[in-house]
Amino acid sequence: MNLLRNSEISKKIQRHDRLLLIGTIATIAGLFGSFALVGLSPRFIITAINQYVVTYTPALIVRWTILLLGDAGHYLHIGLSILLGIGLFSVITVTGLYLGIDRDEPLLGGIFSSLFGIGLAYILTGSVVSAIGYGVPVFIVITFAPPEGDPTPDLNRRSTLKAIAGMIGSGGLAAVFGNRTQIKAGNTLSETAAIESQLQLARQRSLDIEGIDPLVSNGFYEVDINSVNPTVQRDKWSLQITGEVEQKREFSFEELRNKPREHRFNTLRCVGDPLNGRKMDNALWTGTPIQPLLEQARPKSGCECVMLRAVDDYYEEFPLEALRQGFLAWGMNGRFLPRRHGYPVRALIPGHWGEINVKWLTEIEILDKEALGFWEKRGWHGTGPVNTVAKLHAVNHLSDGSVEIGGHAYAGLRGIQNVEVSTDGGETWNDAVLSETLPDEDTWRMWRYTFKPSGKQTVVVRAIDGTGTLQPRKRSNAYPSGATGWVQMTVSE
Ligand SMILES: Nc1nc2c(c(=O)[nH]1)N[C@H]1C(S)=C(S)[C@@H](COP(=O)(O)O)O[C@H]1N2
Ligand SMILES: [Mo]
Repeated sequence: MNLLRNSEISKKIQRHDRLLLIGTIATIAGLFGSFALVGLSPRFIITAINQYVVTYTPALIVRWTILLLGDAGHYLHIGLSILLGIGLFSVITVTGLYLGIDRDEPLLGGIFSSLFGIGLAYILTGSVVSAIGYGVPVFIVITFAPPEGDPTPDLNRRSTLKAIAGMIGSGGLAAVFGNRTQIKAGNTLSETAAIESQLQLARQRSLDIEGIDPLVSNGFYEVDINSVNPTVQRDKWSLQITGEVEQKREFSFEELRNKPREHRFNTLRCVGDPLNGRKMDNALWTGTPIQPLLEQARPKSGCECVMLRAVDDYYEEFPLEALRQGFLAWGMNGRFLPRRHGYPVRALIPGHWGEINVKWLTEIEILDKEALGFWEKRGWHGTGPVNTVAKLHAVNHLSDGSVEIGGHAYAGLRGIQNVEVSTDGGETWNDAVLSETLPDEDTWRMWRYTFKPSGKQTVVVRAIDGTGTLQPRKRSNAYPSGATGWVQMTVSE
């Protein structure tokens, strides 16, 4: 008697286990289906969930996972998103499965699971295609795989196998078609997670000062030799490594995108930027390091210098050593490069003036002897490392009568160690509050200083770079080697 009951209970448990399993398998089949149609794009269900996970993970944890786990932190997010996705959608599929079995109407179960699944997928992704991609495999599995009302082990096994067959089928479609859409679809899953957490880090570390941009600029200055930007089709675009090399190389956009991918903060400043001008900005760039590509071409020793050329007939020459630390970017703040910033690919050369960060890049020519670049032919000396600068862009009169001043400070790869403020024309100096540094070296910092003015006061700002060198006081114009000097301003109460 006891034995009989036990075996009945265990049969029941077995039945529930099986139904859970089949429901989960159907859900995974559905997720594959979504992937098959939209690939690793923001429209993929898991990508969409990942957005929420990244946004709602407490800032502290995001910072911790990035600092301590690095990329593993991003995988943690992705893993969590996959589990959440399967869990969430399985509630629907399993419910549908039970419904179909209880009513002895498998079709009803299939319709229920797929319709509600499509609804949820659409709410999450905003994409009909992605949602339908999910719904079809779920409908097929839930309609055709449910076990009979009285589950003998044999029938159970058969329905599980059917469900697995469905999952493998849609997994195969995902493998074949999901990848094809990947390039077109925008950022990949890992990119979306990594970029969002980096951008979040920058938001956290920004000082909140009215009137000036946070650590990632809201806009980005633009300097072009032409008034109309080139339009480049990335499928027709390629990058060549030519000149004094053992092996000429050529890379298509797709080939570049499949290289190891990094997200780097990098500040740019134009050599023509006035001392307290606005041609200085920071962004998060996505791309791949140049050095491994150079290695494939094996540059021969010549002048140890290189010429970069672009679609707009722009060209700049500078030391090969600087290029080795460079980066080829196709993404900016989580999107493809805007046309005005060099779509499809631009160079980023850490620590150097903006002008050698060539946009719409097409050729890296290793030179035999020194040559002049576009701006150097016009008298500029803008191919070297940047000068140290501290800008004063915000003067905010607070309600308590004090004045908050602030801005950005930048010294390229030397970094900013300190910003000092004088409110008496340079007699005495005080430390400003600095924003925490960003993970990458070639980035600016924000500074802030608050004081109670009396009458008219002359405020002076100066930066000390990461080597401990005080920014030179001597004033010079931007032409030809970049502006120098301390920014000075009169502030009244
Ligand atoms: N192909 C090309 N690259 C270029 C330029 C250009 O005119 N054409 N301008 C340069 C200059 S002078 C600067 S300061 C930076 C500015 O980059 P941004 O427009 O993305 O801010 O790009 C550099 N790269
Ligand atoms: Mo520039």
